[in-house]
Amino acid sequence: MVDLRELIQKVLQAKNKLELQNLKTQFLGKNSQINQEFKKLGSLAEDERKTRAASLNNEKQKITEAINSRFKELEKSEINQKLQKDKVDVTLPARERPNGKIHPVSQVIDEISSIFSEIGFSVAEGPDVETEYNNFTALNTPEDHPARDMHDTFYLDGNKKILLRTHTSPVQIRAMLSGKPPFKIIVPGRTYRCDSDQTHAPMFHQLEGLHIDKDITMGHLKGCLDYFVKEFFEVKKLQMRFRPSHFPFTEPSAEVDIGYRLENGRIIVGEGDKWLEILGCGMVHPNVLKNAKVDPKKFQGFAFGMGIDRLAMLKYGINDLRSFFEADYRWLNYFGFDPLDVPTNYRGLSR
Ligand code: 2NL
Repeated sequence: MVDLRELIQKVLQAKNKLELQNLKTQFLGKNSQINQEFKKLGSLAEDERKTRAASLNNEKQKITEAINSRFKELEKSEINQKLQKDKVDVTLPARERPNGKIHPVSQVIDEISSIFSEIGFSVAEGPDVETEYNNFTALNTPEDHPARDMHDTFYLDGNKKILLRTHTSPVQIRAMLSGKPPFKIIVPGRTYRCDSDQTHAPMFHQLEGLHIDKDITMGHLKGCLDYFVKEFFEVKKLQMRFRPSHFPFTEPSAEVDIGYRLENGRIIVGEGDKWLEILGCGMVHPNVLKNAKVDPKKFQGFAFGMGIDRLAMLKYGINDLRSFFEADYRWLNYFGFDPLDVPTNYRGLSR
């Protein structure tokens, strides 16, 4: 005989779904007591079999009901436990803002990267220690060019073969040598020259751009730089002029000035009748393309370069270059940027 009360008691005390599942197998499964009882029905006389079957079915239904009701209870308490665990205390104070600041040079690099990535440039980087070939020879700089002089370049060996890069151009040479045209990259980074005074530091930052494809013209260069300076200085109107110049690695070459005026010693860009030089550029010299294993009969393009430190000083009204590299926390706290305010073209570059 099945002790129904005891079975139901056990079911109602099951502590979790697994335990309940085991009880279900034990009480209703193939080897359960009630199943054994059902098997015995065949040997009973007909009227006795009917009443016995009815009472067994009744017991089976009671057990099933108990299991189902316990299952629902367990399910509900599981959900409640989960809710309890996931509870958020909305009265807790907000997390503190970080203390660190982003250096204006890093900020300007991020701003310029955002501006150029908007028109399809990607960012490339390379080592500070370079070969004489990548830094000078590949860039069509003659053996007797003054830039190669010991007084201008930090050489790291006696044969003048290894040096600290004097511009970021060797990164573009590396990019061209290790890939196939078209190329559309900007290259920000540290550069070095034996030079130190009020306006020059031996380590400074440059950003160069390179766009090589079929049929790239000086018109593309002008359009690209016009877009860039307006975005960077966050103005709608801005006068820009191209002055003929000379670099060994471009032909023709130009320097770019933008219009400005002074107001209480501060530079206002986009108005006024003064000119300020901000970058150099030109069409990449065929010799440079050849040296970088790009066929100048099939491909051509433009390049440009600018000094990041000076641009940062201009945009954010900082007047001493040396303060950039003194690592004075009070200075950084004043001129630095919030690490959570990442510059984007949509939201505005700076505030
Ligand atoms: C400046 C002027 C410039 C370049 C940099 C360049 C790089 C390659 C080929 C050709 Cl791989 N040109 N770079 C071109 C013109 C000017 O920099 O005033 N920089 C601070």
